[in-house]
Amino acid sequence: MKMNALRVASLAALLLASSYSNAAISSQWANGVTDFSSQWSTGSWSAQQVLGAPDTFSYGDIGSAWAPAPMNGSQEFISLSFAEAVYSVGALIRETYGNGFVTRIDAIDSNNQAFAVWSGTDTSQAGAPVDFMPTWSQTSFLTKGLKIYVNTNHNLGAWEEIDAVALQGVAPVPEPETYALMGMGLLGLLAARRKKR
Ligand SMILES: [Ca+2]
Ligand SMILES: [Ca+2]
Repeated sequence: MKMNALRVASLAALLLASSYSNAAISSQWANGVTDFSSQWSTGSWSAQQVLGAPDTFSYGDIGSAWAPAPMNGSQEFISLSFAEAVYSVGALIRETYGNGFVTRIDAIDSNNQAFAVWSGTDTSQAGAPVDFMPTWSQTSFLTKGLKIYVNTNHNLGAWEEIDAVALQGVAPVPEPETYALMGMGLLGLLAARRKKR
């Protein structure tokens, strides 16, 4: 009996430990486009080309990245959603043409409210794909989306193109009720084991 109780107790400790380890920063690729200012076409260079893991592996005008419709002369944006809302701390924006064009980033909360979390100078250099990784103070709200602002005048000889975007943040820890349910489950397990004997 003592052995079983010990086993259950260590299982509980493991479950708790694995819940707390969620405090580590996770990274997830965008899985939905919620809005955009323009796109070069509905196929190649469309807003959808930003979704998922990177698939543009050289620098240049390549259709597996999103390009706004105009080459120059506009302020553009793309809004993206992610599978899991997190307390966000940063983003990875993979720039593959006209690099250095991001001017601002908003984090979107669960009520679709946008809050500016980053603005400044994007130092990404032209010539090769760059993973631009701006960071900000961890948001107090769960971030379910990002709105990324693009200046198409950054490079007058190129379209400004984004291959992929990842959201980085801390996943919420389970609610106290979750722990209570876990505890009840473990007690049930213990009781079932007792009956067997
Ligand atoms: Ca341009
Ligand atoms: Ca892509």
